[in-house]
This record gives sequence, structure tokens and C-alpha cells, in this order.
Amino acid sequence: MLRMTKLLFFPVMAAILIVGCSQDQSSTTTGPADLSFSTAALLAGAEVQSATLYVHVSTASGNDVFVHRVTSEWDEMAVTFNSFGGAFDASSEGSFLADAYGWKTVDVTNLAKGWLAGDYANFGLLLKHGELVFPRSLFYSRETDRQPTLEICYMTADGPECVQLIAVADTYIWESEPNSNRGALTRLYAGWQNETDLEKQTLIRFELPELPEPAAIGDFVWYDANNDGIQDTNELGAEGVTVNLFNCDDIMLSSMMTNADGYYLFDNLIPGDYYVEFVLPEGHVFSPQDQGVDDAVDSDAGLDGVTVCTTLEPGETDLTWDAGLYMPEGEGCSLTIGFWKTHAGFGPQDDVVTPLLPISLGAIDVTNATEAHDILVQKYCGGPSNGIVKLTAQFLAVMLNGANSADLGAVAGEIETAHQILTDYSCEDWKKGLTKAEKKDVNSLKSTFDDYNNGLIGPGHCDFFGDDD
Ligand SMILES: [Ca+2]
Ligand SMILES: [Ca+2]
Ligand SMILES: [Ca+2]
Ligand SMILES: [Ca+2]
Repeated sequence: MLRMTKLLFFPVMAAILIVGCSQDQSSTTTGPADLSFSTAALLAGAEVQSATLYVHVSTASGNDVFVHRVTSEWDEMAVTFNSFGGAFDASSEGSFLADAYGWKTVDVTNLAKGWLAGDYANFGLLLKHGELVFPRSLFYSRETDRQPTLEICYMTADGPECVQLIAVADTYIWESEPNSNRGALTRLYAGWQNETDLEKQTLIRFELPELPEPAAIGDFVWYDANNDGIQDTNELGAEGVTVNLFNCDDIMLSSMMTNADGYYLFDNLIPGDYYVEFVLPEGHVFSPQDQGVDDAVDSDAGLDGVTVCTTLEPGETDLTWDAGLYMPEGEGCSLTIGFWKTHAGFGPQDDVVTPLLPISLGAIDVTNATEAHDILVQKYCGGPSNGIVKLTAQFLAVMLNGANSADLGAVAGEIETAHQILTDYSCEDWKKGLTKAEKKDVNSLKSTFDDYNNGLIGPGHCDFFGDDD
């Protein structure tokens, strides 16, 4: 019988050690644990995934044995029924059925979490029957080779890990002999022998492991106005930029967007190796990587937006993983009128128009993004759109491209003509002020500007959209 129980017990424990945590919460020992765990669990920090109490029944009673949290200190070799004084929480943490000789388990995950979180001190567990339930149950004590054991499973960067803790103190106390100590005995008791008996209770304590503190990584994406790869004090955070978290096996664990001030933070991480990927917003490129000597104010994104791998130590919050963005300049390329409409500060896209103002179009001075937007969407003249209104819109897009360093050489003559037209005529003049030939010229200018903005003439459309021009 002894030999058989050893065989029953140790393969189960060994399997748990190798593959991870037991997922089964039933009151008897179970087979090998489930290998699978979600990536969400990987982000749950170093917190306890499960805690299981193992008690070996030496004499079965057929009764339920309830587990309670002990609420004050006791000494294995000194505690008595009287000195203990019923110091346990009346509500049960769980129970097992002492129906047969052998190992029994109870899920005590919540209790272990509370101990490790410091919600309450670890004074151990008390095992008892319900009121006046007999006959009593017997278990092996830690003075035997079938010691009460607490298995705690927690997540690490390499997956779940479990530790088996042998009881560091156990005894039973008996109301019939309320001043006797039984700390050195090989059996533990719970319950009543019969109606005339008085109650026995078992006390067990474990020393808990120290689990690694969670880590965090962050934290900033910004508009690098001077393209130098350094976070200057006047440069603003970039809202709504997607940041993805990977472990260094290239498995994506989480994704979030930067907040209104450009910040992101992945916290409650298991200490280990991670990197982040910044997803480039349309119309931008990443600042040069690793400029200067201060890692706290540089840009860490490579051309593909990915940082190098870094190790987060237990308890570490590393906020040096940042990315600078800017509008490409000096490439001489053009952007469509649609791009400028959506980047004039009235939608989810960032406002890149304002820094390029003021711009003059003949007699029209465009001084702010609201005016620019009204012109680009052809809503500035009061009435319905007309040829002048359309020309003005395309002209503004051309001049925004120029202010953004696009080469205007291909439309230099047309620009001069357009300035002249918008000096001589306002949008209200379309109906009466212009001759048929002049209207034709206006329409032709508008088409040329449209072609320029679309990259059909001139330096070509900026290819960082991935468009085929
Ligand atoms: Ca003992
Ligand atoms: Ca800068
Ligand atoms: Ca950095
Ligand atoms: Ca930072």
C-alpha cells in the first residue's frame, strides 16, 4: 500500500514540475497539467496562477474536510487547543472529501494570492470537519514522508512555473486535552471520533516563495519638429500611434495606442526580454535612431519602427523606449489635396498644415488651419463652388507642398499666373468678371495643379504612402 501511494503521488508531482500548473481543481490528484496558456496570461505579471494544497489521508472518514485561514501566530511544538483559541477565519477556503487513503487536493489559489499580496499575514491553514461530523479524518504529518505540500504555480517569461512547498510546521489540537501539544506526532486529525468526543483540528503552515515583481516598458512618441532624433522641450507628443509589444521570440503580446499626450505603457509584465514596434502614421517617417548620448530623450525606432530587444528586470519600469516622427522633407515630392484636407487639424490625423502657414495666394492670405481647411474643401466663398474656388483649392495644396519642401519648378510659371488671377479676381467674379477664355485658363491651371499634387507632373507623389504613382 505504501509503495503504491508513492507511485501514485510522485509521477503527478513530477509531471506538474515539468509541464506547468495543474488546472484541475477537484479534490483528488489529477493527471498531467494543461500545457496551453494564452498570451494574455503572459501579461498577467508574476502573479500566482494557482495554489493547491496536498494532504495525504491516512485514515479515511468519508467526510468533507474544510480548509480555513488561520488568523494568528502559533508554534508547532507549543500550540495547544487553549493557546490557539480558535484563531481562524470562519468562512472556508475550500474542502476535500476524505473518502479514501491517498492524496487529496484543495484549490487555495485565492488564499495564496492574499498571502503573497500582503492582504493578510501567512499564519497557515486549519483543517476541520463541519460541526459534530464523525468519525474523524487522519492525515500524515510532515514528520513522515507524505508531508502536507502546497504547490504554487506562477507565470514567468518562459511560461508557467510551479514550486512545491513542504509544510514547515504542522500539528493537531484537541479540545479533550486542551493544554497538550502534538507537534511531533506522525498523524494529524480533524473532526470527532463519535458523539461523545470533542473536536480535533489540524494546523499546517508553509513558507511562501518570493515571486518576481512585475516590470513595465514605455513610453513616448513625439513629433520631432527639427528631425534631429532628440526630444526637444518644444516638441509635442503624437496621439493615437499604435505600439505593439513583442517578446524576443517575436510573439506579439499586446497592442495599444499612445494617449493624447503621446504616451504608452505596457505594465504588469513578467520580467524578461521584450521589444516594441511603433506603427508609422501616414505621411511620416521615423526620426534618426539613437542620436545623442541620453537614451531617455532619443528615438529608439529603426526604419521599420522596431526597437532592439531589452531585458526588463523584476520591478523595473523602463521608460526609455521612444519614437520620433516627422514629415519627410527635402525629397521634393508632392502630396494630394486629399492629404492636406485630412491634415488640417479637423480629424483623427495630426495637423501638419499649421506649421507651413502663412501662405499667400494672390490677394488671399491663409494664416491658420481653419482658413486652409475651408479653402481645401471649397467652402470659403459662401455660394457653390466654381472655377476660381477650385483653382484656389488646388493652388493652396501646391503651395503647401512647396512649403513642405516639394520642388515647385515644374509649375513655376503656373504659380505666377495663379497669383495674378487671384490678385485680380475674387471667387465672386466667376459669374460676371471673367471672360470665357479666362475661365478656360483658370480651369486649365486648376488641372495642371491637380496633376502636380497627384504627382503626374513635377517631382512625383511622395512614395511613403506606398501608392503607385
Ligand atoms: Ca509536526
Ligand atoms: Ca528634436
Ligand atoms: Ca531611448
Ligand atoms: Ca521616454
